[in-house]
Amino acid sequence: MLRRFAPTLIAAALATPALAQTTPNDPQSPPESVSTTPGAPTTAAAQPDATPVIDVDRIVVLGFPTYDRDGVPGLSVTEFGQWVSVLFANARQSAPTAGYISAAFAQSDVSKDGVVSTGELAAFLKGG
Ligand SMILES: [Ca+2]
Repeated sequence: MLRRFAPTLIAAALATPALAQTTPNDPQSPPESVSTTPGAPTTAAAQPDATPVIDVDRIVVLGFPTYDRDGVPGLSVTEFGQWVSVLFANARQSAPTAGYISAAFAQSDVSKDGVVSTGELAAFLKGG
């Protein structure tokens, strides 16, 4: 049940402006003029290279410092919930319930140490 939310979270993360403008020097993205590529999202202007490959690891690494702010390495359930809530909001979805956040956190925290690491979050977002 939770797994089907992962693609939505990834899409929402990609739609986050702060994360969309992070690759000025991507070697796999040759300069190209803005064109009307079939199937391109309407927000393509924010992502000139619109690569089809979703780099979840990069999204996680770049976003982690924004939410991991309590001085303890890894996301607490509160921090995790804040991030998930923002992702949902960006995807124009209604706010996740406390139950969803709790379950998603439990699923993400594979090591069961009470915090979600970058690797655990990336694996969760990849549906693993
Ligand atoms: Ca953990």
